[in-house]
Amino acid sequence: MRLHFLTSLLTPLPLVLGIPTPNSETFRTAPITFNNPQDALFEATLFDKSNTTVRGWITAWAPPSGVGVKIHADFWGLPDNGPYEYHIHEHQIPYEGNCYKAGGHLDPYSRGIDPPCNPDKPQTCQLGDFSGKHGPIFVAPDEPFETEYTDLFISTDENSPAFFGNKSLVVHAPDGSRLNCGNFMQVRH
Ligand SMILES: [Cu+2]
Repeated sequence: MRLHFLTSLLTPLPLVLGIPTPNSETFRTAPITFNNPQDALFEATLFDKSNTTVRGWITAWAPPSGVGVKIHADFWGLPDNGPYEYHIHEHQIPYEGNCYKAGGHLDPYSRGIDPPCNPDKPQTCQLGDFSGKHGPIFVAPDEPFETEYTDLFISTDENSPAFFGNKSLVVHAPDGSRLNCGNFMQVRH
């Protein structure tokens, strides 16, 4: 018994937890979320910043099945075609709107950012990687961007590790810098 305990102490922590290391080919996959509360409605609106023309919002709610979360995204004022990535980031942004205070992506299963998300296997992507799983923002000049999809892996249940309602939204320039951001807020309970 004691020997077994010592052996487990010597095992690398990611193996003990079943979490793959970033170099591993096999990631712990995100589970599909069920029974998501359907009355809850969340919105994230990009800040009204003077140093960017990028604006937009995301609305998020659970479908009648309670499986996954419906996402409706609108973005406009994009300076060129893109592509622009956008993600759920883990921290709320302070009122002055510094998008770099948002931290990294929502990643409760510790997947890490490498290798890039394969949209054919969205369950293996970082939970917050909307553009990786569902496609980046890409627009014609002066045109807005609009999309709607179901993300099966995030949750409107605040007790779930996949809950996004107290996180933030960041839109990136093609070079990865952070163009604009906003905080998810619950607008209907
Ligand atoms: Cu991001």
